[in-house]
Amino acid sequence: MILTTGRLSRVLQLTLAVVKPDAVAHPLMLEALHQRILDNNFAIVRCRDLVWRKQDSERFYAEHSGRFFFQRLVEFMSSGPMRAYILAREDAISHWRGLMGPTKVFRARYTSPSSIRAQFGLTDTRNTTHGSDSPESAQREISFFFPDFHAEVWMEEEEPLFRSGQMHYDHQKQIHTL
Ligand code: 3AN
Repeated sequence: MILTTGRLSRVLQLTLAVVKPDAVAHPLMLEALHQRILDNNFAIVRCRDLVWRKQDSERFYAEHSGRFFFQRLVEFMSSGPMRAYILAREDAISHWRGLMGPTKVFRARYTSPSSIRAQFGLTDTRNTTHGSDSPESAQREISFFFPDFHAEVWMEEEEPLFRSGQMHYDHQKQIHTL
């Protein structure tokens, strides 16, 4: 029997993280958020800057279409550049959501003062970042922002190499590569 000692590393999980237009508008805030991602041991698998048309915003947030803040949200998310990331880590989904803090900025300031939304958020709509809330939404949202990315292929071919630390951070491209 082969015995292993120490902690076995767990499979990396992918999540979709977005820096919203309110934060991208401030280069120092964007830089601080990028650094927060690196400091929290996420691997940056993909990163792209983009601007949404109103239709993209409506499609992405269709589940909120009946809510009182829907129009405000749709206008805001298509109001300027954003940055989308595919992040990899153990428990990436819950870890990123924990770093963001609660949706409502004033609640975040009260209950999680060191969270991203507490530190940088402006209002409940202009709350700095987005993060997938389940593996199913991560899959859907990654495809929405990165249609050319194949999560199954990445998990099969690259995840084991990333997990064993064979990636490095490319300062030029601002992502991790093998
Ligand atoms: P989260 O982004 O924390 O998962 P959701 O999915 O409930 O929160 O809401 C999606 C987005 O809708 C939020 N990030 C925020 O921009 C906006 N939003 C949610 N609740 C409110 C609210 N009560 N008032 C204004 N905007 C809101």
